[in-house]
Amino acid sequence: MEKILVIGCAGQIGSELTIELRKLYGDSNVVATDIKPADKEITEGGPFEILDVLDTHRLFGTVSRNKITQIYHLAAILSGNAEKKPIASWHINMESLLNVLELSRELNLNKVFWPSSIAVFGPTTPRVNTPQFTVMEPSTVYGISKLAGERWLEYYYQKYGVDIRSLRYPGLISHKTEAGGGTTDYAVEIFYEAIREKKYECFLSEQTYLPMQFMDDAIKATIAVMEAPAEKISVRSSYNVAGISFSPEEIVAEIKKRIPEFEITYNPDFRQAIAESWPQSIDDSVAREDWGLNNTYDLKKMVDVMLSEVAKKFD
Ligand code: NAD
Ligand code: AKB
Repeated sequence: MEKILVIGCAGQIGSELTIELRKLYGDSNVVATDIKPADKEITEGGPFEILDVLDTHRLFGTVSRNKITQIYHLAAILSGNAEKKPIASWHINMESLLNVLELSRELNLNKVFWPSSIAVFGPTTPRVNTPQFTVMEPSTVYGISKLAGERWLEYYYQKYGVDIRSLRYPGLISHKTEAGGGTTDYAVEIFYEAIREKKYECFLSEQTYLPMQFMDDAIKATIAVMEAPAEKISVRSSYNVAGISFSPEEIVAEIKKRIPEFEITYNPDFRQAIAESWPQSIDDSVAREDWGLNNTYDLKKMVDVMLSEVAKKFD
């Protein structure tokens, strides 16, 4: 029986992934942790502990005491926030990963999941249909930490045989927990403001194309890559994963079909330069061939679900 530790369970991904993992492995077999309190659904639905992943001693204690066999390490500082505190963010993103990798090696864990990001790519990367293997010269501290992280994953796999799996998530869109300080956050915020205020000031310009994925597809892909037989995993750094590519202008057009009075203004800030250094669309054929990545949400379906689910929060 697998015993799973989720680090960063209170965040945008953790708050949904923890629930799905509990459905699959049993509530008591998924220990949820975060440096801050999480929703009741998580704290009351199974074991929960406050844990700072940088506290090596406590991390080892939590893993040993709970007889953990797999870790999903989701704690990180995302692109927008990381640019405001580059050195502190580098420290959190890298030290936390090295803590988890060392622990996994020493305690011989079965599997580890650590997410990378489209932020590993940079201005010199081909931006359309970005290949799995290509030029990678990220220009953000977040991207540099993700690229370094990917190299560490491959190193621990090659040198010590630690079975780590990873996806380069695009911007994730969800209605359960708000996004955590990234460049793609506009595509979540816009739904809240469309419902609450009927207007939104976008921090990216109207024609900024970015790859995005609906959370349900991201969770499905995460579980699929973790459950795939080891011989199906040919990429030991991180897999490209694409969903839907669109611009603010296109998402606005879809929202206006459903809320005609919705108004948008554009006021690009420092995140515009980050977005322009990232791919516009992603080639995820390797993930499809290796372990069957299969996205099911297009822009229209995602906008329908987001508007109806966000509206329920303000009923
Ligand atoms: P988030 O910011 O919403 O959640 C991160 C969680 O980590 C938070 O709950 C935070 O409290 C926790 N955390 C921070 N420091 C911690 C520490 N020292 N110890 C323990 N917990 C700590 O982020 P997210 O969007 O859920 O992202 C999760 C992972 O996925 C990150 O590695 C992120 O880089 C990656 N990712 C996310 C996206 C996206 O669009 N959400 C895209 C690409 C990659
Ligand atoms: C961010 O914008 O920082 C994240 C990501 C794509 O990694 N959503």
